[in-house]
Amino acid sequence: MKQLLLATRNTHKTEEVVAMLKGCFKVADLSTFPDAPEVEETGVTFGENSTLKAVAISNLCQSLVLADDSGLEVDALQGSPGVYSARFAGPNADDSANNQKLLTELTGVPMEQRTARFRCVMVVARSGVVLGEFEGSVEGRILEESRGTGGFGYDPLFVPEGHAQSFAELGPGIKNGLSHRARAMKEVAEWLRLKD
Ligand code: ITT
Repeated sequence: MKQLLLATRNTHKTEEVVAMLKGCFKVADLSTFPDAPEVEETGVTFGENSTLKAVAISNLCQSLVLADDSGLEVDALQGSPGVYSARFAGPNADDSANNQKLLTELTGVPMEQRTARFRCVMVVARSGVVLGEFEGSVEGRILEESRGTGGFGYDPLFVPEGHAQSFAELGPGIKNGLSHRARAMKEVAEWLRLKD
Protein backbone atom coordinates (compact mmCIF):
# COMPACT_ATOMS: atom_id res chain seq x y z
CA MET A 1 0.00 0.00 0.00
CA LYS A 2 1.23 3.52 -0.78
CA GLN A 3 2.56 5.58 2.10
CA LEU A 4 1.77 9.16 3.00
CA LEU A 5 3.60 11.07 5.72
CA LEU A 6 1.59 13.92 7.24
CA ALA A 7 3.87 16.81 8.22
CA THR A 8 1.88 17.45 11.37
CA ARG A 9 2.09 17.00 15.13
CA ASN A 10 -1.63 17.68 15.49
CA THR A 11 -3.08 14.19 16.05
CA HIS A 12 -6.63 15.48 15.43
CA LYS A 13 -5.66 16.39 11.87
CA THR A 14 -4.15 12.91 11.41
CA GLU A 15 -7.30 11.19 12.71
CA GLU A 16 -9.47 13.20 10.34
CA VAL A 17 -7.25 12.54 7.29
CA VAL A 18 -7.06 8.81 8.08
CA ALA A 19 -10.88 8.67 8.29
CA MET A 20 -11.20 10.57 4.99
CA LEU A 21 -8.73 8.33 3.11
CA LYS A 22 -10.71 5.21 4.13
CA GLY A 23 -7.67 2.90 4.16
CA CYS A 24 -6.38 3.76 0.65
CA PHE A 25 -3.00 4.92 2.01
CA LYS A 26 -0.78 3.88 4.87
CA VAL A 27 -0.74 7.16 6.81
CA ALA A 28 1.87 8.22 9.37
CA ASP A 29 2.53 11.57 11.02
CA LEU A 30 5.46 13.19 12.82
CA SER A 31 4.84 11.11 15.95
CA THR A 32 6.72 8.40 13.99
CA PHE A 33 9.53 10.86 13.26
CA PRO A 34 10.55 12.21 16.69
CA ASP A 35 13.74 13.85 15.39
CA ALA A 36 11.93 15.93 12.79
CA PRO A 37 12.59 19.64 13.40
CA GLU A 38 9.93 22.09 14.47
CA VAL A 39 9.19 24.02 11.25
CA GLU A 40 8.74 27.72 11.95
CA GLU A 41 5.52 28.99 10.41
CA THR A 42 6.83 32.35 9.19
CA GLY A 43 4.46 32.64 6.21
CA VAL A 44 1.60 35.13 6.03
CA THR A 45 -0.74 32.80 4.12
CA PHE A 46 -1.92 29.22 4.71
CA GLY A 47 -0.28 28.27 1.39
CA GLU A 48 3.11 29.65 2.44
CA ASN A 49 3.05 27.86 5.80
CA SER A 50 1.84 24.60 4.30
CA THR A 51 4.65 24.79 1.71
CA LEU A 52 7.25 25.47 4.43
CA LYS A 53 6.13 22.35 6.35
CA ALA A 54 5.87 20.07 3.26
CA VAL A 55 9.26 21.09 1.82
CA ALA A 56 11.17 20.93 5.13
CA ILE A 57 9.85 17.48 6.10
CA SER A 58 10.06 15.95 2.60
CA ASN A 59 13.72 17.00 2.43
CA LEU A 60 14.38 14.62 5.34
CA CYS A 61 12.71 11.44 4.06
CA GLN A 62 11.79 9.41 0.98
CA SER A 63 8.00 9.44 1.48
CA LEU A 64 5.35 11.44 -0.21
CA VAL A 65 4.61 14.21 2.30
CA LEU A 66 1.32 16.04 2.88
CA ALA A 67 1.20 19.24 4.95
CA ASP A 68 -1.98 20.94 6.20
CA ASP A 69 -2.07 24.56 7.25
CA SER A 70 -5.48 25.67 8.35
CA GLY A 71 -7.37 28.13 10.50
CA LEU A 72 -10.40 30.26 11.12
CA GLU A 73 -11.16 33.62 9.45
CA VAL A 74 -13.75 35.75 11.27
CA ASP A 75 -15.28 38.59 9.24
CA ALA A 76 -15.97 40.88 12.22
CA LEU A 77 -12.25 40.56 13.11
CA GLN A 78 -11.08 41.35 9.55
CA GLY A 79 -10.09 37.74 8.87
CA SER A 80 -8.32 37.17 12.19
CA PRO A 81 -7.09 34.79 13.67
CA GLY A 82 -6.24 33.33 10.21
CA VAL A 83 -2.70 31.90 10.09
CA TYR A 84 -2.40 32.70 13.82
CA SER A 85 -5.33 30.41 14.76
CA ALA A 86 -3.18 27.94 16.75
CA ARG A 87 -1.47 30.76 18.70
CA PHE A 88 -4.29 33.35 18.87
CA ALA A 89 -4.09 33.69 22.68
CA GLY A 90 -0.27 33.46 22.77
CA PRO A 91 2.63 31.24 21.64
CA ASN A 92 1.72 28.25 23.84
CA ALA A 93 -2.03 28.81 23.97
CA ASP A 94 -4.33 25.78 24.16
CA ASP A 95 -7.70 25.39 22.42
CA SER A 96 -9.62 26.60 25.44
CA ALA A 97 -7.58 29.84 25.75
CA ASN A 98 -7.94 30.48 22.01
CA ASN A 99 -11.71 29.93 22.15
CA GLN A 100 -12.02 32.22 25.17
CA LYS A 101 -10.08 34.96 23.39
CA LEU A 102 -12.31 34.62 20.33
CA LEU A 103 -15.45 34.94 22.46
CA THR A 104 -14.01 38.01 24.21
CA GLU A 105 -13.09 39.70 20.93
CA LEU A 106 -16.62 39.07 19.63
CA THR A 107 -18.42 40.34 22.74
CA GLY A 108 -21.48 42.34 21.67
CA VAL A 109 -21.25 41.32 17.99
CA PRO A 110 -24.74 40.15 16.94
CA MET A 111 -25.25 36.68 15.41
CA GLU A 112 -25.83 37.98 11.86
CA GLN A 113 -22.37 39.60 11.95
CA ARG A 114 -20.56 36.55 13.37
CA THR A 115 -19.84 35.05 9.95
CA ALA A 116 -16.61 33.09 9.54
CA ARG A 117 -14.94 30.33 7.56
CA PHE A 118 -12.43 27.59 8.16
CA ARG A 119 -9.75 27.36 5.48
CA CYS A 120 -7.27 24.58 4.76
CA VAL A 121 -4.39 24.52 2.30
CA MET A 122 -2.72 21.16 1.71
CA VAL A 123 0.65 20.89 -0.03
CA VAL A 124 2.05 17.60 -1.36
CA ALA A 125 5.83 17.35 -1.75
CA ARG A 126 8.55 14.81 -2.32
CA SER A 127 12.28 15.35 -1.73
CA GLY A 128 11.81 19.08 -1.18
CA VAL A 129 9.83 19.60 -4.40
CA VAL A 130 6.21 20.80 -4.28
CA LEU A 131 4.01 18.55 -6.44
CA GLY A 132 0.63 20.14 -5.79
CA GLU A 133 -1.35 22.62 -3.68
CA PHE A 134 -5.02 22.10 -2.80
CA GLU A 135 -7.57 24.22 -0.90
CA GLY A 136 -10.82 23.78 0.92
CA SER A 137 -13.07 26.06 2.95
CA VAL A 138 -16.37 25.93 4.81
CA GLU A 139 -18.57 28.93 5.68
CA GLY A 140 -20.35 29.27 9.01
CA ARG A 141 -20.95 31.34 12.14
CA ILE A 142 -19.33 31.75 15.55
CA LEU A 143 -21.55 30.90 18.54
CA GLU A 144 -21.78 33.04 21.70
CA GLU A 145 -20.71 30.08 23.87
CA SER A 146 -18.99 26.73 23.35
CA ARG A 147 -21.21 23.76 22.48
CA GLY A 148 -20.25 20.09 22.18
CA THR A 149 -17.27 17.95 23.06
CA GLY A 150 -16.10 16.47 19.73
CA GLY A 151 -13.33 17.63 17.40
CA PHE A 152 -10.64 20.13 18.37
CA GLY A 153 -9.63 23.78 18.12
CA TYR A 154 -12.54 26.11 17.41
CA ASP A 155 -15.02 23.27 16.67
CA PRO A 156 -17.21 24.00 19.75
CA LEU A 157 -17.75 27.58 18.51
CA PHE A 158 -18.23 26.99 14.76
CA VAL A 159 -21.62 26.18 13.23
CA PRO A 160 -21.28 25.29 9.54
CA GLU A 161 -23.75 26.79 7.07
CA GLY A 162 -26.90 24.67 6.69
CA HIS A 163 -26.62 23.23 10.22
CA ALA A 164 -27.83 24.28 13.67
CA GLN A 165 -25.13 22.52 15.71
CA SER A 166 -21.41 23.18 16.13
CA PHE A 167 -18.77 20.93 14.55
CA ALA A 168 -18.10 19.64 18.09
CA GLU A 169 -21.76 18.62 18.42
CA LEU A 170 -22.10 17.26 14.87
CA GLY A 171 -19.20 14.84 15.33
CA PRO A 172 -16.74 13.32 12.84
CA GLY A 173 -19.35 11.61 10.64
CA ILE A 174 -20.73 15.00 9.54
CA LYS A 175 -17.61 17.17 9.99
CA ASN A 176 -15.42 14.90 7.85
CA GLY A 177 -17.95 15.13 5.02
CA LEU A 178 -18.08 18.90 4.70
CA SER A 179 -15.13 20.50 6.49
CA HIS A 180 -12.40 22.66 4.94
CA ARG A 181 -10.03 19.70 5.47
CA ALA A 182 -12.45 17.24 3.82
CA ARG A 183 -12.80 19.54 0.80
CA ALA A 184 -9.03 20.00 0.42
CA MET A 185 -8.47 16.26 0.95
CA LYS A 186 -11.01 15.41 -1.77
CA GLU A 187 -8.92 17.46 -4.24
CA VAL A 188 -5.73 15.74 -3.04
CA ALA A 189 -7.29 12.26 -3.37
CA GLU A 190 -8.53 12.98 -6.93
CA TRP A 191 -5.10 14.28 -7.93
CA LEU A 192 -3.34 11.25 -6.40
CA ARG A 193 -5.65 8.92 -8.35
CA LEU A 194 -4.98 10.76 -11.66
CA LYS A 195 -1.24 10.65 -11.05
CA ASP A 196 -1.23 6.80 -11.06
P1 ITT B 1 0.73 21.38 12.65
O1 ITT B 1 1.32 22.71 12.23
O2 ITT B 1 1.70 20.47 13.34
O3 ITT B 1 0.02 20.70 11.50
P2 ITT B 1 -1.16 23.01 14.17
O4 ITT B 1 -2.35 22.66 15.01
O5 ITT B 1 -0.16 23.98 14.74
O6 ITT B 1 -0.41 21.63 13.76
P3 ITT B 1 -1.84 24.92 12.12
O7 ITT B 1 -0.60 25.72 12.26
O8 ITT B 1 -2.36 24.63 10.72
O9 ITT B 1 -1.68 23.49 12.77
O10 ITT B 1 -2.98 25.63 12.97
C1 ITT B 1 -4.27 25.16 12.85
C2 ITT B 1 -5.14 25.75 13.95
O11 ITT B 1 -6.37 26.22 13.36
C3 ITT B 1 -5.54 24.65 14.92
O12 ITT B 1 -4.63 24.55 15.99
C4 ITT B 1 -6.94 25.10 15.33
O13 ITT B 1 -6.85 26.09 16.33
C5 ITT B 1 -7.47 25.73 14.06
N1 ITT B 1 -8.15 24.71 13.22
C6 ITT B 1 -7.71 24.21 12.02
N2 ITT B 1 -8.55 23.26 11.57
C7 ITT B 1 -9.51 23.14 12.50
C8 ITT B 1 -10.64 22.31 12.63
O14 ITT B 1 -10.92 21.38 11.73
N3 ITT B 1 -11.42 22.47 13.69
C9 ITT B 1 -11.14 23.39 14.63
N4 ITT B 1 -10.09 24.20 14.62
C10 ITT B 1 -9.26 24.07 13.55
